[in-house]
Amino acid sequence: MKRKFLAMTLALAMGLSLAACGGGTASTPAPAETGEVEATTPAETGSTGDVITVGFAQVGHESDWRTASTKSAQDVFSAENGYDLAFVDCDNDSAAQLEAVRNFIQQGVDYIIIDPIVATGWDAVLTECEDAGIPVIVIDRTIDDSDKYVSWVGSDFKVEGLACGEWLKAYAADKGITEINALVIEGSVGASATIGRTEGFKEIADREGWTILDSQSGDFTEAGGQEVMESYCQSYAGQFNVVICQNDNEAAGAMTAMDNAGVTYGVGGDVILVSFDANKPYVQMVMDGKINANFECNPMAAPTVAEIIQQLEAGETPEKEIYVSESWFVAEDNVSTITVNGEEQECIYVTQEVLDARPY
Ligand code: GYE
Repeated sequence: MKRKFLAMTLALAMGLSLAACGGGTASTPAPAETGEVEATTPAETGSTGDVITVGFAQVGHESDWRTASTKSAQDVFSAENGYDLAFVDCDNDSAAQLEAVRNFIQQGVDYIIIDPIVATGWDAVLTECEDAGIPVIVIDRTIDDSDKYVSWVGSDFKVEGLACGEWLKAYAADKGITEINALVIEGSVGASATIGRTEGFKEIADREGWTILDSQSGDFTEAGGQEVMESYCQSYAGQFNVVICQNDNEAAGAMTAMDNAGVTYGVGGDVILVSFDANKPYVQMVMDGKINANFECNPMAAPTVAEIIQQLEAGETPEKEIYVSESWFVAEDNVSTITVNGEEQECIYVTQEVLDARPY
């Protein structure tokens, strides 16, 4: 009974989050058992007597995206849904994250979820999880130096960077902008989200012969974005016409720095401002013309993780890699599609209706 209730809840949650996403990549497994769910109440979920214990080593609390990711996990892995969630905010400290995972092993949790702060340094601790017989599910950022985990659920960060570059190319062509001098504010050093977005954009910049004047980490925070942009405004005054922020909070900081330096941005401004994540307040800023384009990163991995756990409980083998669906949001209607890796993708012109439909 517990599984059926979960499947129903999660199928609903997944349906809601997927329905809200227009273009981008999408490959999510069909919700298990949805055909045979029956109405039940949370009180009945204990009929097997087993609460599933889950340890989640979260990156930290650096951004709005992270807050949405944490909330999604806490909503899905609730006591009401038959889970006992041990949540650790690792405060962007890799050593603390390894320690959190080791503590989960000692506690003997049933499953471990890791959102890896950095992409490397994982094989030893994942071997310890394997030896303890605890399945690990990786979400969001990738682990690049070990495959000792059951599944990964997240975004294709390089595709996000490529999409950003392809949109900028089309946008500049439409506006008659022939020279691109870009400043990049990267995310946290060593995070796969940073690596992928940086590589994707650079690939297009190199192909198109654009200049990337500088590329420094703002650590995915508003304060970091402001600090980097303040120094850029001093070092490159009058030399840049594009600012790429690798998340929304950095974009907020960059806007403050540009406001203070008298640099205009967004629709009709001196600078084309681009962001990643597309949290709802920042999709609003796209609609308001302050941000020219925002490339979504979907933080709702938890419902899919719960599906994976249910598959494992049923003795099934989940898919190794599952990509969440995401969309690209733009402030003007001059570029409606781009081609990324040979696939045509929609650029969604943000209207009030689009904004109202955003789930996070
Ligand atoms: O873009 C940023 C967060 O790992 C994709 O981490 C995530 C990134 C996200 O701090 O806002």
